[in-house]
Amino acid sequence: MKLEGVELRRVALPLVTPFRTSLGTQTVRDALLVRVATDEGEGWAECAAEDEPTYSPEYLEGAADVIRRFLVPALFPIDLDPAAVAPALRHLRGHPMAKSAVEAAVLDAWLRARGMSLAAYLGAVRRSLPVGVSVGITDTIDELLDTVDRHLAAGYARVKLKIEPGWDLEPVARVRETFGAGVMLTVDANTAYRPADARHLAELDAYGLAMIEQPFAPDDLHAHARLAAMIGTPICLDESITSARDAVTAIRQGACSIINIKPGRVGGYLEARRIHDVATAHGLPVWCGGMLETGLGRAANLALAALPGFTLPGDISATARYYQRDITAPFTLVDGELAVPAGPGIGITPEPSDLEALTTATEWIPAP
Ligand code: OSB
Ligand code: MG
Repeated sequence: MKLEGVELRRVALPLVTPFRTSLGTQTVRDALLVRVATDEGEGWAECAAEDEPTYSPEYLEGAADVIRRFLVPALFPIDLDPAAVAPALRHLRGHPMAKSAVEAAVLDAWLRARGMSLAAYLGAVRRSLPVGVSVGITDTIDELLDTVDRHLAAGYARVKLKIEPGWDLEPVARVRETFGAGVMLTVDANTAYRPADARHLAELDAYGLAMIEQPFAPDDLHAHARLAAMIGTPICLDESITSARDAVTAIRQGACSIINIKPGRVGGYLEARRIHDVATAHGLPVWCGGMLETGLGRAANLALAALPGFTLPGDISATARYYQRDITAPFTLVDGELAVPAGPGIGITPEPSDLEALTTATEWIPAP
Protein backbone atom coordinates (compact mmCIF):
# COMPACT_ATOMS: atom_id res chain seq x y z
CA MET A 1 0.00 0.00 0.00
CA LYS A 2 1.39 3.43 -0.96
CA LEU A 3 0.74 6.68 0.86
CA GLU A 4 -0.56 9.45 -1.42
CA GLY A 5 -1.14 12.22 1.08
CA VAL A 6 -2.31 13.00 4.61
CA GLU A 7 -4.95 15.40 5.87
CA LEU A 8 -4.59 16.89 9.34
CA ARG A 9 -7.83 18.28 10.68
CA ARG A 10 -8.47 20.17 13.92
CA VAL A 11 -11.90 19.81 15.47
CA ALA A 12 -13.35 21.46 18.58
CA LEU A 13 -16.05 19.58 20.52
CA PRO A 14 -17.65 21.36 23.50
CA LEU A 15 -17.94 18.97 26.48
CA VAL A 16 -21.42 18.53 27.99
CA THR A 17 -19.92 19.42 31.40
CA PRO A 18 -16.48 20.77 32.31
CA PHE A 19 -14.02 17.96 33.15
CA ARG A 20 -11.82 18.85 36.11
CA THR A 21 -8.85 16.72 37.18
CA SER A 22 -5.74 17.39 39.25
CA LEU A 23 -4.20 18.59 35.95
CA GLY A 24 -6.77 21.30 35.19
CA THR A 25 -10.25 21.89 33.78
CA GLN A 26 -11.34 21.17 30.22
CA THR A 27 -14.51 22.58 28.67
CA VAL A 28 -13.76 21.80 25.02
CA ARG A 29 -11.98 18.86 23.44
CA ASP A 30 -9.70 20.22 20.74
CA ALA A 31 -8.70 17.14 18.78
CA LEU A 32 -6.42 16.39 15.88
CA LEU A 33 -7.70 13.96 13.23
CA VAL A 34 -5.51 12.19 10.71
CA ARG A 35 -6.84 10.99 7.35
CA VAL A 36 -4.44 9.01 5.20
CA ALA A 37 -5.06 8.71 1.47
CA THR A 38 -3.49 5.63 -0.11
CA ASP A 39 -3.63 3.81 -3.42
CA GLU A 40 -5.98 1.31 -1.70
CA GLY A 41 -8.35 3.83 -0.12
CA GLU A 42 -8.43 6.08 2.91
CA GLY A 43 -8.20 5.63 6.66
CA TRP A 44 -9.09 7.78 9.67
CA ALA A 45 -7.66 8.14 13.16
CA GLU A 46 -7.60 10.51 16.07
CA CYS A 47 -4.52 11.76 17.91
CA ALA A 48 -4.80 11.50 21.71
CA ALA A 49 -2.76 14.67 22.30
CA GLU A 50 -4.56 17.40 24.17
CA ASP A 51 -4.34 21.14 23.68
CA GLU A 52 -1.78 21.56 26.48
CA PRO A 53 1.09 19.30 27.61
CA THR A 54 -0.30 18.55 31.09
CA TYR A 55 -1.21 14.85 31.03
CA SER A 56 1.63 14.04 28.63
CA PRO A 57 4.55 16.04 27.19
CA GLU A 58 2.77 15.92 23.82
CA TYR A 59 0.29 18.61 22.78
CA LEU A 60 -1.91 19.09 19.77
CA GLU A 61 0.11 21.61 17.75
CA GLY A 62 3.34 19.77 18.57
CA ALA A 63 1.83 16.50 17.40
CA ALA A 64 0.63 18.14 14.17
CA ASP A 65 4.11 19.55 13.61
CA VAL A 66 5.96 16.26 14.14
CA ILE A 67 3.46 14.42 11.94
CA ARG A 68 3.82 17.01 9.16
CA ARG A 69 7.59 17.44 9.31
CA PHE A 70 8.89 13.99 10.23
CA LEU A 71 6.37 11.13 10.44
CA VAL A 72 4.56 11.51 7.13
CA PRO A 73 7.77 12.11 5.11
CA ALA A 74 9.22 8.89 6.61
CA LEU A 75 6.20 6.91 5.36
CA PHE A 76 5.95 8.13 1.74
CA PRO A 77 8.81 5.95 0.44
CA ILE A 78 7.80 2.66 2.09
CA ASP A 79 5.46 -0.14 1.13
CA LEU A 80 2.87 0.39 3.86
CA ASP A 81 1.29 -2.19 6.04
CA PRO A 82 0.32 -1.73 9.68
CA ALA A 83 3.36 -3.60 11.04
CA ALA A 84 5.74 -1.48 8.92
CA VAL A 85 4.76 1.88 10.41
CA ALA A 86 6.42 1.72 13.84
CA PRO A 87 9.75 0.39 12.47
CA ALA A 88 9.80 3.20 9.86
CA LEU A 89 9.34 5.78 12.64
CA ARG A 90 11.59 4.22 15.27
CA HIS A 91 14.56 6.51 14.55
CA LEU A 92 12.39 9.46 15.55
CA ARG A 93 12.43 9.70 19.32
CA GLY A 94 9.33 10.05 21.47
CA HIS A 95 5.99 11.45 20.22
CA PRO A 96 3.98 8.26 20.86
CA MET A 97 0.59 9.97 20.44
CA ALA A 98 1.57 11.39 17.06
CA LYS A 99 2.98 8.02 15.95
CA SER A 100 -0.07 6.16 17.24
CA ALA A 101 -2.43 8.37 15.22
CA VAL A 102 -0.51 7.83 12.00
CA GLU A 103 -0.28 4.06 12.57
CA ALA A 104 -3.98 3.87 13.43
CA ALA A 105 -4.99 5.72 10.23
CA VAL A 106 -2.83 3.29 8.20
CA LEU A 107 -4.43 0.37 10.06
CA ASP A 108 -7.90 1.69 9.22
CA ALA A 109 -7.08 2.11 5.52
CA TRP A 110 -5.31 -1.25 5.24
CA LEU A 111 -8.06 -3.18 7.05
CA ARG A 112 -10.84 -1.43 5.09
CA ALA A 113 -9.16 -2.46 1.84
CA ARG A 114 -9.18 -6.04 3.12
CA GLY A 115 -12.71 -6.00 4.53
CA MET A 116 -11.49 -6.84 8.05
CA SER A 117 -12.41 -5.15 11.32
CA LEU A 118 -9.79 -3.76 13.70
CA ALA A 119 -11.39 -5.88 16.42
CA ALA A 120 -10.87 -9.10 14.42
CA TYR A 121 -7.33 -8.04 13.45
CA LEU A 122 -6.33 -7.38 17.07
CA GLY A 123 -7.88 -10.61 18.35
CA ALA A 124 -11.11 -9.43 19.96
CA VAL A 125 -13.18 -12.07 21.72
CA ARG A 126 -16.29 -10.03 22.63
CA ARG A 127 -18.94 -8.20 20.63
CA SER A 128 -20.02 -5.80 23.37
CA LEU A 129 -18.45 -4.62 26.61
CA PRO A 130 -19.43 -3.29 30.01
CA VAL A 131 -17.78 0.11 30.38
CA GLY A 132 -16.95 2.64 33.07
CA VAL A 133 -17.10 6.38 33.49
CA SER A 134 -14.50 8.85 34.71
CA VAL A 135 -16.00 11.49 37.00
CA GLY A 136 -14.23 14.83 37.35
CA ILE A 137 -13.70 16.84 40.52
CA THR A 138 -16.80 18.87 41.36
CA ASP A 139 -17.37 22.03 43.40
CA THR A 140 -19.40 20.21 46.04
CA ILE A 141 -19.91 16.66 47.30
CA ASP A 142 -23.65 16.95 46.53
CA GLU A 143 -22.84 17.69 42.90
CA LEU A 144 -20.54 14.65 42.84
CA LEU A 145 -23.23 12.40 44.34
CA ASP A 146 -25.77 13.62 41.75
CA THR A 147 -23.32 12.94 38.93
CA VAL A 148 -22.47 9.44 40.16
CA ASP A 149 -26.16 8.71 40.65
CA ARG A 150 -26.90 9.63 37.03
CA HIS A 151 -24.06 7.48 35.71
CA LEU A 152 -25.09 4.45 37.76
CA ALA A 153 -28.68 4.88 36.57
CA ALA A 154 -27.39 4.94 32.98
CA GLY A 155 -25.82 1.52 33.58
CA TYR A 156 -22.08 2.16 33.92
CA ALA A 157 -20.25 -0.83 35.35
CA ARG A 158 -17.56 1.12 37.16
CA VAL A 159 -17.15 4.65 38.47
CA LYS A 160 -13.77 6.34 38.62
CA LEU A 161 -13.41 9.45 40.75
CA LYS A 162 -10.70 11.95 39.95
CA ILE A 163 -8.86 12.88 43.16
CA GLU A 164 -6.23 15.37 44.30
CA PRO A 165 -4.94 16.51 47.71
CA GLY A 166 -7.96 17.98 49.49
CA TRP A 167 -10.45 15.98 47.37
CA ASP A 168 -9.88 12.34 48.24
CA LEU A 169 -11.00 10.62 51.46
CA GLU A 170 -14.24 12.55 51.90
CA PRO A 171 -15.65 12.24 48.36
CA VAL A 172 -14.69 8.57 48.29
CA ALA A 173 -16.30 7.90 51.67
CA ARG A 174 -19.48 9.75 50.70
CA VAL A 175 -19.83 7.98 47.35
CA ARG A 176 -19.24 4.62 49.00
CA GLU A 177 -21.74 5.23 51.79
CA THR A 178 -24.36 6.63 49.39
CA PHE A 179 -24.19 3.93 46.72
CA GLY A 180 -23.09 0.90 48.72
CA ALA A 181 -20.45 -1.80 48.59
CA GLY A 182 -21.74 -3.24 45.30
CA VAL A 183 -20.47 -0.38 43.14
CA MET A 184 -17.10 -0.91 41.46
CA LEU A 185 -15.33 2.29 42.52
CA THR A 186 -11.80 3.49 41.65
CA VAL A 187 -9.80 6.72 41.96
CA ASP A 188 -7.34 8.44 39.62
CA ALA A 189 -4.89 11.05 40.93
CA ASN A 190 -3.08 11.88 37.65
CA THR A 191 0.25 12.13 39.55
CA ALA A 192 -1.03 14.70 42.10
CA TYR A 193 0.64 13.18 45.20
CA ARG A 194 4.16 13.15 46.67
CA PRO A 195 5.82 10.03 48.05
CA ALA A 196 5.36 11.48 51.56
CA ASP A 197 1.57 11.27 51.03
CA ALA A 198 1.70 7.44 51.05
CA ARG A 199 0.38 7.14 54.59
CA HIS A 200 -2.55 9.43 53.78
CA LEU A 201 -3.36 7.47 50.60
CA ALA A 202 -3.26 4.24 52.62
CA GLU A 203 -6.42 5.48 54.37
CA LEU A 204 -8.25 4.87 51.09
CA ASP A 205 -7.89 1.16 51.92
CA ALA A 206 -10.99 1.49 54.09
CA TYR A 207 -13.31 2.05 51.10
CA GLY A 208 -12.96 -1.13 49.06
CA LEU A 209 -11.64 0.57 45.92
CA ALA A 210 -10.91 -1.64 42.92
CA MET A 211 -7.71 0.38 42.36
CA ILE A 212 -5.82 3.63 42.92
CA GLU A 213 -4.61 4.96 39.56
CA GLN A 214 -1.31 6.83 39.19
CA PRO A 215 -0.92 8.64 42.52
CA PHE A 216 2.73 9.65 41.92
CA ALA A 217 4.96 11.07 39.19
CA PRO A 218 5.24 9.08 35.95
CA ASP A 219 8.93 8.28 36.47
CA ASP A 220 8.61 7.32 40.16
CA LEU A 221 8.00 3.57 40.01
CA HIS A 222 9.65 3.23 43.41
CA ALA A 223 7.02 5.38 45.18
CA HIS A 224 4.26 3.28 43.59
CA ALA A 225 5.97 0.05 44.69
CA ARG A 226 6.29 1.36 48.27
CA LEU A 227 2.61 2.30 48.39
CA ALA A 228 1.63 -1.05 46.87
CA ALA A 229 3.51 -2.79 49.69
CA MET A 230 1.70 -0.68 52.32
CA ILE A 231 -1.88 -1.18 51.23
CA GLY A 232 -4.32 -3.82 50.07
CA THR A 233 -5.93 -1.74 47.30
CA PRO A 234 -4.38 -2.54 43.90
CA ILE A 235 -2.22 0.14 42.27
CA CYS A 236 -2.89 0.87 38.59
CA LEU A 237 -0.41 2.73 36.41
CA ASP A 238 -1.43 5.05 33.58
CA GLU A 239 1.12 7.84 32.86
CA SER A 240 4.10 5.65 33.91
CA ILE A 241 3.60 3.01 31.23
CA THR A 242 4.69 4.08 27.75
CA SER A 243 5.73 0.71 26.29
CA ALA A 244 5.61 -3.04 26.81
CA ARG A 245 9.12 -2.78 28.23
CA ASP A 246 7.95 -0.23 30.82
CA ALA A 247 5.14 -2.60 31.71
CA VAL A 248 7.55 -5.46 32.39
CA THR A 249 9.79 -3.19 34.49
CA ALA A 250 6.87 -1.89 36.56
CA ILE A 251 5.47 -5.37 37.11
CA ARG A 252 8.90 -6.74 38.16
CA GLN A 253 9.32 -3.85 40.61
CA GLY A 254 5.91 -4.46 42.14
CA ALA A 255 4.83 -0.92 41.17
CA CYS A 256 1.40 -1.98 39.87
CA SER A 257 -0.97 -4.90 39.72
CA ILE A 258 -3.27 -3.39 37.06
CA ILE A 259 -2.43 -1.41 33.90
CA ASN A 260 -4.49 1.28 32.17
CA ILE A 261 -3.65 0.91 28.47
CA LYS A 262 -4.10 3.95 26.23
CA PRO A 263 -2.97 3.33 22.66
CA GLY A 264 -1.89 6.95 22.18
CA ARG A 265 0.29 7.00 25.30
CA VAL A 266 2.14 3.85 24.24
CA GLY A 267 2.65 4.62 20.54
CA GLY A 268 -0.15 2.66 18.95
CA TYR A 269 -2.65 -0.19 18.96
CA LEU A 270 0.05 -2.76 18.19
CA GLU A 271 2.19 -1.73 21.19
CA ALA A 272 -1.03 -1.60 23.24
CA ARG A 273 -1.68 -5.22 22.30
CA ARG A 274 1.89 -6.14 23.36
CA ILE A 275 1.26 -4.56 26.77
CA HIS A 276 -1.97 -6.56 27.00
CA ASP A 277 0.04 -9.69 26.15
CA VAL A 278 2.83 -9.16 28.72
CA ALA A 279 0.41 -8.10 31.44
CA THR A 280 -1.77 -11.14 30.80
CA ALA A 281 1.30 -13.40 30.84
CA HIS A 282 2.13 -11.98 34.29
CA GLY A 283 -1.43 -12.48 35.51
CA LEU A 284 -2.35 -8.77 35.58
CA PRO A 285 -5.73 -7.48 34.42
CA VAL A 286 -5.72 -4.48 32.07
CA TRP A 287 -8.33 -1.97 30.93
CA CYS A 288 -8.58 0.59 28.18
CA GLY A 289 -8.12 4.20 29.26
CA GLY A 290 -9.64 7.21 27.55
CA MET A 291 -8.63 10.70 26.44
CA LEU A 292 -12.10 12.18 25.91
CA GLU A 293 -12.03 10.71 22.41
CA THR A 294 -14.32 11.62 19.56
CA GLY A 295 -16.20 8.73 17.96
CA LEU A 296 -13.16 7.86 15.85
CA GLY A 297 -10.92 7.15 18.83
CA ARG A 298 -13.76 5.55 20.77
CA ALA A 299 -14.45 3.06 17.96
CA ALA A 300 -10.81 1.94 17.83
CA ASN A 301 -10.55 1.75 21.63
CA LEU A 302 -13.61 -0.52 21.75
CA ALA A 303 -11.86 -2.93 19.38
CA LEU A 304 -8.80 -3.05 21.64
CA ALA A 305 -10.88 -3.40 24.81
CA ALA A 306 -12.54 -6.51 23.35
CA LEU A 307 -9.29 -8.49 23.75
CA PRO A 308 -9.46 -11.24 26.36
CA GLY A 309 -7.15 -9.66 28.97
CA PHE A 310 -9.22 -6.46 29.20
CA THR A 311 -11.17 -7.88 32.12
CA LEU A 312 -11.94 -4.54 33.81
CA PRO A 313 -14.37 -1.94 32.39
CA GLY A 314 -12.56 0.85 30.53
CA ASP A 315 -12.92 4.63 30.33
CA ILE A 316 -14.95 4.27 27.14
CA SER A 317 -18.25 5.92 27.91
CA ALA A 318 -21.24 6.60 25.69
CA THR A 319 -21.02 9.67 23.45
CA ALA A 320 -23.64 11.51 25.53
CA ARG A 321 -21.33 11.49 28.58
CA TYR A 322 -18.90 13.68 26.61
CA TYR A 323 -20.53 15.50 23.71
CA GLN A 324 -23.89 16.72 22.51
CA ARG A 325 -22.57 16.60 18.97
CA ASP A 326 -19.77 14.27 17.87
CA ILE A 327 -18.12 13.83 14.47
CA THR A 328 -19.52 10.28 14.14
CA ALA A 329 -22.83 8.61 14.87
CA PRO A 330 -23.21 8.36 18.67
CA PHE A 331 -22.27 5.34 20.78
CA THR A 332 -25.02 4.44 23.21
CA LEU A 333 -25.18 2.14 26.21
CA VAL A 334 -27.42 -0.89 25.77
CA ASP A 335 -27.93 -2.82 29.01
CA GLY A 336 -24.79 -1.18 30.37
CA GLU A 337 -22.67 -2.18 27.39
CA LEU A 338 -21.19 -0.59 24.28
CA ALA A 339 -21.09 -2.58 21.03
CA VAL A 340 -17.69 -3.26 19.50
CA PRO A 341 -17.76 -1.94 15.90
CA ALA A 342 -17.78 -4.89 13.50
CA GLY A 343 -17.40 -3.19 10.11
CA PRO A 344 -14.14 -2.96 8.15
CA GLY A 345 -11.31 -0.97 9.76
CA ILE A 346 -12.43 0.92 12.85
CA GLY A 347 -15.99 0.34 11.65
CA ILE A 348 -17.08 3.97 11.55
CA THR A 349 -16.39 7.12 9.52
CA PRO A 350 -17.10 10.77 10.31
CA GLU A 351 -20.54 12.13 9.44
CA PRO A 352 -19.69 14.79 6.83
CA SER A 353 -22.05 17.49 8.15
CA ASP A 354 -21.00 17.05 11.79
CA LEU A 355 -17.34 16.92 10.78
CA GLU A 356 -17.62 20.15 8.80
CA ALA A 357 -19.52 21.91 11.57
CA LEU A 358 -16.92 21.01 14.22
CA THR A 359 -13.77 21.53 12.11
CA THR A 360 -11.61 24.55 12.93
CA ALA A 361 -8.74 23.97 10.47
CA THR A 362 -7.52 21.54 7.84
CA GLU A 363 -4.18 20.98 6.22
CA TRP A 364 -3.12 18.70 3.36
CA ILE A 365 0.32 17.12 3.30
CA PRO A 366 0.98 16.02 -0.29
CA ALA A 367 3.44 13.42 -1.49
CA PRO A 368 6.85 15.00 -2.09
O1 OSB B 1 -5.98 9.96 33.41
O2 OSB B 1 -7.37 8.66 32.55
C1 OSB B 1 -6.87 9.78 32.62
C2 OSB B 1 -8.82 12.19 30.36
C3 OSB B 1 -7.80 12.94 29.84
C4 OSB B 1 -6.51 12.70 30.27
C5 OSB B 1 -6.25 11.69 31.21
C6 OSB B 1 -7.27 10.90 31.70
C7 OSB B 1 -8.59 11.19 31.29
C8 OSB B 1 -9.76 10.49 31.80
C9 OSB B 1 -10.99 10.52 30.94
O3 OSB B 1 -9.82 9.99 32.89
C10 OSB B 1 -11.35 9.18 30.46
C11 OSB B 1 -12.37 9.22 29.36
O4 OSB B 1 -12.01 9.50 28.19
O5 OSB B 1 -13.53 8.94 29.64
MG1 MG C 1 -5.52 8.11 34.38
